[in-house]
Amino acid sequence: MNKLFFKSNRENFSNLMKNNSMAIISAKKSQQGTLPADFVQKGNFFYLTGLKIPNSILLFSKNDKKTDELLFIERNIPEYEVWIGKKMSQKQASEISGIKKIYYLDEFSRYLHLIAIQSETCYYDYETSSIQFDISTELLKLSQIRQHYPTLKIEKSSTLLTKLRNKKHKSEIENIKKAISITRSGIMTILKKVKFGMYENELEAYFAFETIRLGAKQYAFSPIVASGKNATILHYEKNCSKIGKNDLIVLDVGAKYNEYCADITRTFPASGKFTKRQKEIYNEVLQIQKKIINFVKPGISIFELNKKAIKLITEALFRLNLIKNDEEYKKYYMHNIGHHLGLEAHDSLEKNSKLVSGNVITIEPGIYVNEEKIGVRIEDDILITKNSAEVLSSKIPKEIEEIEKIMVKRE
Ligand SMILES: [Mn+2]
Repeated sequence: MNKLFFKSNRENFSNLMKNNSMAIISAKKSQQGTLPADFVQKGNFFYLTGLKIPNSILLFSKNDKKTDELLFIERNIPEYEVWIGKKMSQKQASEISGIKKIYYLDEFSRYLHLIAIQSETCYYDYETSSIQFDISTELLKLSQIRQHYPTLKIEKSSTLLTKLRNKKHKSEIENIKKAISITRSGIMTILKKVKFGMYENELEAYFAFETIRLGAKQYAFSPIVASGKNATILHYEKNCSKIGKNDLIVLDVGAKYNEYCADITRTFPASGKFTKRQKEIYNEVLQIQKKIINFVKPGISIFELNKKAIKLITEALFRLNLIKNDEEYKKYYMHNIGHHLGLEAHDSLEKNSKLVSGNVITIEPGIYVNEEKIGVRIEDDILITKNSAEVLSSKIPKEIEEIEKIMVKRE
């Protein structure tokens, strides 16, 4: 990706900042001296810098409409070079990000002070954690900033960044497409290898093999390989059960390529052939998914799409003889129809805002029948275009005939 992309992201962000404000955007923390193979940068930090280094901090200040951007990175430790290699230099960081003022982390508090005393608002990245959890490093740091600068008004930087990040640049879409194509290879490998009597983790291993082979060493999220009854647990990640002969398998997986995510779900029979009942449920979900995708266009919101999905799923549940009144749909469909996709698998939900061209979202209806040990979910990644939508994952088979045909040729 070109540094001009990151530069224009910083410009767009600082344009949204209030006057007399500052922003602190941190990179992912890493205790290890070296960069772990599964290092995944924080979305906001990557979006504004393009840097895949840990512990860095990006500091913005905006006064009298003039903005300044400073980056703080780790110092190289010559004695460690033989063990972990050289850390990124100021010059390299500047070349990738386009940021001119680059300092070391030990200089951060001095600059923080200079900027904080001139600012009224501070944009900061943090999760509001619930009371029973340990306080996060972010919140701990935030409390120190609050102590030192009690008049600073704290606001979430993600409030400004979500909107920007949801509208994808061409180069971002290219990365998402690449992540999808790698994910496709992983899914195709599984379709050609799966046999009942295998364990779910064996399928997960085929996915890992194929995605690492193709250069995607990180996942967008922990893979879900759920057979039979496990498929009715929405976020089943244990992936350790033996696959039964008549099981349907829900595969919800996504590779991450150059920090960008794919998020795909396919459902298929372990035996290679759908039973009559599995076919009935599968086809209902498939038809609903296609109908919802047809509704996707600029101007509609995810909330409205979900409302349509609930209506269609409820009708399907009547046809499948699973419910007797409308409200009962909640027993069989309990999640949302989709979410934005990008640097994070769940880039944001932004349920109520209207979709615009450049958004990338998932459409993932499902029906989960615990009492019949059948779970079906089908998920594709969709780009909102000027007037309609484009299915970016259309090359990943989802028709019953296609899936059965591929599975006949299993090794
Ligand atoms: Mn999803």
